[in-house]
Amino acid sequence: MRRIRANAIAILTVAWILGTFYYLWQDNKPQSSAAAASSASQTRGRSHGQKAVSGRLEIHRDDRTIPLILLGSFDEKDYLSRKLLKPGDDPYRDHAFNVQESDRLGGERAIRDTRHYRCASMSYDAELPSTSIIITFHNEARSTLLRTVKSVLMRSPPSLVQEIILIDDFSSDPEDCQLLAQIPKVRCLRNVRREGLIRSRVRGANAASASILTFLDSHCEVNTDWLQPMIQRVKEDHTRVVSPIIDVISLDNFAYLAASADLRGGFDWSLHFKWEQIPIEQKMARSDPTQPIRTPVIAGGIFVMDRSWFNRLGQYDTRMDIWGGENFELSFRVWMCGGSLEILPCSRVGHVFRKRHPYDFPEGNALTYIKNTRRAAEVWMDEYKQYYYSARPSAQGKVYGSITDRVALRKRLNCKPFRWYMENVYPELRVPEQEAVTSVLRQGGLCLEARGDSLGLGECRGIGATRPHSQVGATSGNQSTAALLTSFCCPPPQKWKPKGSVLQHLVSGLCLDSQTPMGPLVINPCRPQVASQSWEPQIIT
Ligand code: UD2
Ligand code: MN
Repeated sequence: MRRIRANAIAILTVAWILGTFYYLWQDNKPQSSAAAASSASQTRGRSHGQKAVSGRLEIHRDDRTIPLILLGSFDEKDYLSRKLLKPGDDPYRDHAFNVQESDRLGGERAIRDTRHYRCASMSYDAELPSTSIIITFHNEARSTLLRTVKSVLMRSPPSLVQEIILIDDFSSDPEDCQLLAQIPKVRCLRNVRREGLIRSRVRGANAASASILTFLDSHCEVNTDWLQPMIQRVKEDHTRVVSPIIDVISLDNFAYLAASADLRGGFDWSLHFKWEQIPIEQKMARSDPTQPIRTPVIAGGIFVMDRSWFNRLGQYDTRMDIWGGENFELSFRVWMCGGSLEILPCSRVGHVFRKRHPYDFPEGNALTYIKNTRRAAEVWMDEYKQYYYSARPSAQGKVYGSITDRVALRKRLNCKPFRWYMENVYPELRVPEQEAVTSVLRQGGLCLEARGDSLGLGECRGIGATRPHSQVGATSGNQSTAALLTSFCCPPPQKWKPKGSVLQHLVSGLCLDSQTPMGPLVINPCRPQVASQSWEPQIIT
């Protein structure tokens, strides 16, 4: 009796083991498309289509499961767990974002498809050229870096990704990069000294083997079908340089947020990059939200460019250091030397925008930015560089190195003048002089003028003086006046209105007052009869 019972238990155990093996085998074997479709739709409810299994990825697109992408010998868990935040440490300290939240998400996650719904039905050439993806980084957090790499592998057609080239810009731990090279297609190049992102990207471009280059920051997550629209546009015309819409990954909680599809890149005369609304006429003319958006400049970090075109146009200005300014230099060069820049709304890439740099600048942040932007202004902006210097007086006299090679490059490429760029690419950028030289605001024998960021009264200088445009224009609704008054006193929206002889701030109802002669200006209750509030335009001919 006892023997029969023992046999029964043994048979049941064997059956259970076999059953388990059969189940696991079923789960691992490549699925037929019908089975895949049903499993994909089951998964979608939980995780928007991506299902992670340690060591491999399953990707669901168009209700099909794409064959598994192996992560090779790469051990994700080990990679991430070796570098976790220590209890009590400030999660913002090292990366200027909340690394604890990033680590919590791990190596991958599902994100919302933020494209316009019409993008999903766009079609692209069956045969597109492949690209080398270049990611430079200095002391990036492991979890953000890994998500950048994995999101590329997960959300790009495998045939389009020739390789992912990581350039480790002399980070403290060489393993951050080296370990990732265990993932198929991922290569790791380490700088022997800190070079900055500009020279690092050039190193990556020189090592690339595909005919198209794709640049990414090291804390991105690419979204559904991000790559095809960009490669298609560059394939059709190799002089196009294209960017995605850059979605926002919150630096606090890592939420993935859709960015507006109505923005393009712009700047002010201090060469400060800003996102700005597409001009209203262009917006009205856009009947198709999937159409490319022409942009005067690109943000700089995420773009696709034909490799031969990148090389022919002179890559980057490699005398620029660490960070900043290279996006203006590249943008001016592309437009002025026969190419174009566009943002493609059907391509979306998330990026963690930060409020400060988490890394050091060997020569200081301000000096480096001035050096880089000054090089861009000196080589590309012709007579318009004077507006850069008046917006950034501290740039004058700062060292910026030799520009001989870049000036020769511009000549060799026979590039158009900056005036052409202003007239054809960025007519919305107002030239301060046009307003300021026609009239300035005067009080007694003194003129209203900009002093760095503030306003004051100074000797009237007129045309031909060294800084004529630092004097502030008087026309009502005058933009440069408004801009200066904004920095001088009151938060936007800024509306100033000339009322008789006084200049009134519409929101507060107060008036501009030179209370203390030669001192900084203030706003006070309006008293039109008081001389210190009385302004008149002086026309300069
Ligand atoms: C924006 C761009 C960035 C670059 C910069 C201007 C986007 C999304 N980002 O700044 O790509 O064009 O404007 O220069 O458009 N890095 C190095 N070595 C360094 C410093 C930085 O490799 O010495 C890496 C860094 O790890 C990152 C990339 O360069 O992957 C860009 O740096 P960032 O993220 O600090 O710049 P960001 O996004 O503020
Ligand atoms: Mn960045």
